[in-house]
Amino acid sequence: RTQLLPGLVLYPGRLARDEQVALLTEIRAVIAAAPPFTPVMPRTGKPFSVAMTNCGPLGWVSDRAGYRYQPTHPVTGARWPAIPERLIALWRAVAGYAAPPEACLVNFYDPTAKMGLHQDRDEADFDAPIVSVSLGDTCRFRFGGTARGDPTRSFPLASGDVVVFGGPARLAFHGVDRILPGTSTLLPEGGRINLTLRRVTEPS
Ligand code: MD5
Ligand code: FE
Repeated sequence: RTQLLPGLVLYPGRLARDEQVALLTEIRAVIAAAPPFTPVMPRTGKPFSVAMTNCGPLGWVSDRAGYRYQPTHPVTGARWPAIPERLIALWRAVAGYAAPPEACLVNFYDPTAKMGLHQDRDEADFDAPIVSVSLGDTCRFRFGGTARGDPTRSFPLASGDVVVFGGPARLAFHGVDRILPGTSTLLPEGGRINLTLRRVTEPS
């Protein structure tokens, strides 16, 4: 493990290839129950370039009304499927936080998709970290400080890498500059999948 900043810990290659394959099979089952949707920006309605779905008791959605967590899929109305046990076990191993994750946001990047610099602050609990798992093509990931104008750094995130964003990194600005096509053979269709495990409510 490598501490890149206070609170930002990278576990390069934390998941072996066979674990990535097994996780991908579990994510395919999540997709079958909860098809990826394209969120739109609040107010403007501009679509994200990333498609998304969720598993867990709560899922993150965005539409013209705003960003929020909700228990059901915005298109099908069904409850989100459960978070695969393999991911719960990963959280237990790396999060350093007793309560389990409540949401797992699944982001699908095609080779041209990116995610602009933003903070994740739709959760009521900022004491819990966010745990990120990357699958498929490598991306160039960018992070800065807690103010938008703070200097930023970037580093590559490859398939099987796990990052824990806690402490002062929990509210750091971050984004995905670009996908590096053809850098992984995990996904036959190419592109990148990112999973983020999140605590949404404060544990009682
Ligand atoms: C991704 N997803 O690669 C990233 C990984 C998102 C999102 O940004 O909101 O879906 S999560 C990265 C993250 C979370 C919290 C703090 C920091 C990064 N950070 O301090 O850099 O699709
Ligand atoms: Fe984010």
